[in-house]
Amino acid sequence: MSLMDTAERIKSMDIRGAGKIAREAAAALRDHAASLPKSGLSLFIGEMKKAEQILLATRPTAVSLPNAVRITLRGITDAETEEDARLLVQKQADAFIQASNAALDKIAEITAARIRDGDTVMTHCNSSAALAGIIRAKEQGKDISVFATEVRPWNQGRLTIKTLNDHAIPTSFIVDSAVRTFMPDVDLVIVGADAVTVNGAVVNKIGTSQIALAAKEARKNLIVAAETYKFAPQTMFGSFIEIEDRSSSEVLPDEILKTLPYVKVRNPVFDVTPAEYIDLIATEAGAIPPQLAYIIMKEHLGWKPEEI
Ligand code: RI2
Repeated sequence: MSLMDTAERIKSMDIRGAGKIAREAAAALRDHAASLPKSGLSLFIGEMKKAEQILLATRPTAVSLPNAVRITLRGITDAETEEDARLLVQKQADAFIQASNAALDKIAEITAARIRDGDTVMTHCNSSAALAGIIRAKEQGKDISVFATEVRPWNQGRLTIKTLNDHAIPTSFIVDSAVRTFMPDVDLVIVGADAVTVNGAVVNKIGTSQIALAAKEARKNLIVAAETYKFAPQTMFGSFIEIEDRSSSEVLPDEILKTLPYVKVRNPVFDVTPAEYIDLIATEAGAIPPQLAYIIMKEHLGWKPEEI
């Protein structure tokens, strides 16, 4: 698949999920580097910088995307030859993809440890990190059940219930607005993340913050399952995370909307859950309270200001 194909598939959400977007972006850069004709170091770097911009323009919120791109292209401007730069991109892309898959395994172990035998878990959207922990708990022999939300307007909940069903996990599928109704029956909420900010807030699929509110009201813990490359280093320097707004037609068909001149559709696809609603974040570096997000960004990931 060409870099342009990958970019188009990320934009149209054919490729989706913060972790998958990151791995596919790294693979696209690796394959793009391999496909470029030999033309000298500076032209190679120029082409890779163009590729970087094409990928970054696809979706603005999931920080896994710019982090994967930065990690994959780290140090290419210091390479001495075009071949060294090409090999560096390939090595770093493969290492990123491998580390991303390994991270899911560690996150699953930590998350599963928080799920007790007999627990009912609520999850939202379709997070591979959150599902990894739920599936691990089942594999450990725990008798668990799940409430999974529908996730309007993209219906990612249908992917989630398919996976849960494949693992023989008893699941109740509910519309997004039924979350508060069923919260008393839930023991623990587990969601993924598209971005974690320096103040420990979590940006995730729209509706997550309402679930967090209902969970807090019912005194149920909420765990976020997130690889450390979902932590947004730019927030250390004061930047906000842009919340992606998608087309109105995802919510209401154009032919209906055009008959309603006083109506407009708002379609932000992510929201922000503040740190005080989150019990812990399960990462491959361990379980951390959200308030320690800075430590992950600064000490574990070691981002330097010039890299951001
Ligand atoms: P994993 C998804 O975004 C959801 O918001 C999900 O919670 C998050 O990415 C993390 O997914 P979208 O691409 O990386 O569906 O845990 O908009 O798979």
